[in-house]
Amino acid sequence: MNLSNKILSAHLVEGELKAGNEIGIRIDQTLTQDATGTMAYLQFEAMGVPRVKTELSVSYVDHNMLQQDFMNADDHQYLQSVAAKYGLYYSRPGNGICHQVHRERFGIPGKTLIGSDSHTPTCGGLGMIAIGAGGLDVALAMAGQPYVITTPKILGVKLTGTLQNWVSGKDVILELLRCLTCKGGINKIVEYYGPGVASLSMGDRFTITNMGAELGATTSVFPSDDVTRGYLKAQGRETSWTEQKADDDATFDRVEIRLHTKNDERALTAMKTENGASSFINLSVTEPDAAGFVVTSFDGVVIDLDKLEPMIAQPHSPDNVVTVKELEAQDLKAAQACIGSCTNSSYFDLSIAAHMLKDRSVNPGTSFTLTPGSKQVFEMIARHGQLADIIASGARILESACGPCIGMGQAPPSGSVSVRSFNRNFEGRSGTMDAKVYLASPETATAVALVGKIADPRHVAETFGIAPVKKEEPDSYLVNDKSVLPPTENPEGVTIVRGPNIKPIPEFAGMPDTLGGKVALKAGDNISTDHISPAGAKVLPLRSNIPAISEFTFTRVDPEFPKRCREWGGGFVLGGDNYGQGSSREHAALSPRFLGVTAVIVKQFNRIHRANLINFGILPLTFVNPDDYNGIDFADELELPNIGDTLRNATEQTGTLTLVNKTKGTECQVAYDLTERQRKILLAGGVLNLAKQK
Ligand code: MIC
Ligand code: SF4
Repeated sequence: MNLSNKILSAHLVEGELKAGNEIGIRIDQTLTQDATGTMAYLQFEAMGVPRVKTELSVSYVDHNMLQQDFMNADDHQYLQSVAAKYGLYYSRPGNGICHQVHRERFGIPGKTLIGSDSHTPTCGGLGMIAIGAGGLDVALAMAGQPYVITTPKILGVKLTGTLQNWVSGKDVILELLRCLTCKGGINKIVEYYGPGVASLSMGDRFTITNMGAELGATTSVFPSDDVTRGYLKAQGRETSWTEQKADDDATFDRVEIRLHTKNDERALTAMKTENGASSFINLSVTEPDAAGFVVTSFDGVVIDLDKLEPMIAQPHSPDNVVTVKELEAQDLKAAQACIGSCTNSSYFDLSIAAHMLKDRSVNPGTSFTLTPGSKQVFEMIARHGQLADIIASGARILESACGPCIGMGQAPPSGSVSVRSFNRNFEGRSGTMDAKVYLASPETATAVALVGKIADPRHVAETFGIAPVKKEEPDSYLVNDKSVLPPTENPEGVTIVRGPNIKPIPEFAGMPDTLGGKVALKAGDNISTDHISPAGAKVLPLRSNIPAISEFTFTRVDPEFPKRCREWGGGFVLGGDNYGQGSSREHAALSPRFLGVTAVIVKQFNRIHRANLINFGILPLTFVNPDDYNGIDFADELELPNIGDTLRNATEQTGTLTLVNKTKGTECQVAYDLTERQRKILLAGGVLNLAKQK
């Protein structure tokens, strides 16, 4: 057995562990952050459960900390009082980014964790099954319900060799994104194994599992070995350690990825030619179909760490990856460089930057910001001297929080280049619509800050005479949990604080017999939840206020969308491949639902977003023939006749429906893939309605 299946089967409470089957797993731990947490706790409160039923649940505040007015502050008070009352730990603002703090202080090898944030898989670096989910699913887990997922396939990634100087975990995951694309991980767990694993620091492992989210993977997992034990010991938590590993004769699944000969040309070339560090086991690629799609299948990936070079993702997608060397020749001036985010803001990452900056100056053309990922990291770099070297170089130090990663401050100048150690570079996410955001390692970001343009850290180190850093975890981390408040012993004494920004969750009707309406939006491929429900300083404070936040729905794609939905009474949304990638935010389902969207019809969905659509009563459908997408236009009047009966009477999980285009007088087939539970949820108009009916 591989490790993923070992942990899943130890937690299996419903169904049979077979790829494609629906299973329910017991959840040991949950986490939320403030931007998704308020909704999750409003939903949890509505369930009427007096105390959380998990082994551990933590509520973090890390996204919304600008406090430009009362709204963020109201949310914080609400979250703190809910945590105290219902038995959760509360990580105060300033204590750090949820994924960084959770791995430091709470993650335990072999356990399961779900979190209302798509980068929850970070803790997979410890040998956990850690999955990102919608807030409602997290609320259900806190109420003791199993977490229901489609059993993923397990993709084995074998690591051989060792990372060379100036190459790090970030480059491993960027290399995988180059080959597999942002949809390559959909419905898969990526499991790392092989002789190269032992040489990876915990920091490298966490960066890799964190950014597995960008592959679209359900989660990613590393074995828990001596390196893990050393890390937990240094955190004063050695007793939490257990060995977790695949059997010696473990097998992995043969997996498939559908790619487009034109849109995914880079990935196809990367897979077929052995010009990089990765190779594919028993690769086969079908002939292109009429629409240009091919299906690639293989038994696993091998990455030779010896051969890996510094990599970089170009605008505006984490899978638009090339080597840094390739870009160097283009003389790309960078107005900004940033180190931070849950991907790369560890003690290690900041120490590398400090080492490179010591006695040197940040280039006058570049603003360089550094964010320590947690209070632990911040306090350690302060006590051990790195902070002084960072400040002396002219770099800027930010509070321990998500900050610029989610567009909360530090928007780059118009049309400029920003090189960030983060995980997402979707258009506009930085807060500047025409900024060109690149993603790279802390080594590369610091090299850029020193020379003011995109440069290979190996070359910069040579020019400046910077000695390579040895990647060793410290013998002990500075443990100070003052900013983590335990739940109160006396819950009756706690009153929940609800400021005016906390609005109740809107009520929705059940599914009508026939769904009809106009195409309110026809979107393309790779629509992220940042497109659907943007974040940033203006919008994030409205996360607990659905009517207000709905006014921003899809405005980055089409500013008229909310107004049109009000005029047309909602309608249908059409999309292409990988629809709903990125953030787990439920608002990307709740807001369209509030505006009257009843069905989303696309070529392919992202997992978390699809689950969120169902949870809030929006019907997710896919084109049987992806080409039919081309035959439907914006504002066409569509109808799905007898949908109520079809869902009520269905006996199979999958089936097809006729979609009538009344404007064009045509019809096409669309497919549903819904378990019995999901059909009931949709008929009821959402999970909360169904729970109330029960
Ligand atoms: C993100 O990185 O986009 C976020 C903000 O952390 C989201 C959650 C959110 O939208 O609140 C995520 O990744 O799930
Ligand atoms: Fe925060 Fe960015 Fe990580 Fe999301 S990706 S949790 S916004 S640091």
